[in-house]
Amino acid sequence: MLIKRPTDIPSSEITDKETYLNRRHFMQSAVGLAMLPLFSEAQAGYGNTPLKHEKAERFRIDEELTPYKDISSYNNYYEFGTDKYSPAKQAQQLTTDPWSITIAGHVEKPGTYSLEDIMKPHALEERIYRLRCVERWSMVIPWIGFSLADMIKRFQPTSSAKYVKFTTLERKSEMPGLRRRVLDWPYVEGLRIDEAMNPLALMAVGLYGEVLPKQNGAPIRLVVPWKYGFKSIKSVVKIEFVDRQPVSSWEQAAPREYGFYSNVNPKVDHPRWSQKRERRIGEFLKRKTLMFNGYEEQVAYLYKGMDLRKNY
Ligand SMILES: Nc1nc2c(c(=O)[nH]1)N[C@H]1C(S)=C(S)[C@@H](COP(=O)(O)O)O[C@H]1N2
Ligand SMILES: [Mo]
Repeated sequence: MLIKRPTDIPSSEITDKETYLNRRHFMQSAVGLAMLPLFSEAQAGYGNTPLKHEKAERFRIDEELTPYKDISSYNNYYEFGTDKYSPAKQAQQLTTDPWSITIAGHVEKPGTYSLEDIMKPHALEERIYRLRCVERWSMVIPWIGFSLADMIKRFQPTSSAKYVKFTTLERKSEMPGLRRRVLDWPYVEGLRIDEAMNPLALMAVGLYGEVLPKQNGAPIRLVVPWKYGFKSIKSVVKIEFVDRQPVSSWEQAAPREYGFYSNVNPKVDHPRWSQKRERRIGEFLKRKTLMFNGYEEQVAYLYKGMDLRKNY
């Protein structure tokens, strides 16, 4: 997310990143073949905690995966600083075990559940999704998690549950970013209940075969691949079933720029920049941004008859 206007970003920051990525790309193509066995061994060894999972065939896209190193070092997680490189350092101090999630609101089985309880009924699966940030970069990430819809069904929301509101942990002692009021903490996000029940919506607990890096939202975060990245709220501690549309943190901070829906949409510009194109991290040329981030077939029905210029 951008708080600063794009012109305030020192060009050195951008150049450094691009030079770095291009160099890496060159390295891979030049020595890629020779490196192959070593490289896949390294991939198997990310972090220390592998997660048992199956590959979910219907939730995989056939695009080159963004390297683990980029996914885990170029992050947005404002609780740990507003620049892209702070979360990888600062989030390491976050205690993610024990962890619990409070289920509240219009639901038959409210309560505070340990992460183990939340996860127990669900088989973990790997899903390869695009993630498109509103700032015009994108990644392809092999997440590990379980369907949000399956989780929701278990808690039995009542007919008054029209929306689902998610809240991130707010722990000042471990989140240095909270000292600055860049957002009205805690970070809050929301989905309409039918959006939340779409099979694409994922509760992620890992990526690249391992437990989630803390900077990516450990121990559990939402992934909504057809919406701009900021809807995919990290380190969730509360899920509430509500009857009114919740106000998300970004909507609250800049309502003209960030709406409740925030579907990826190349036809609706951000007030300060076009959303027609994006840079895939690791690539040089820009790509066209796809409607609903490429998930049109799976989600267009949710927005039939809605004016997506008004409901941005
Ligand atoms: N709690 C919380 N969740 C968050 C954010 C944040 O600052 N705080 N940033 C969002 C934004 S803007 C993006 S693009 C994605 C980035 O996820 P990643 O770092 O795992 O790629 O997380 C989203 N979830
Ligand atoms: Mo973002």
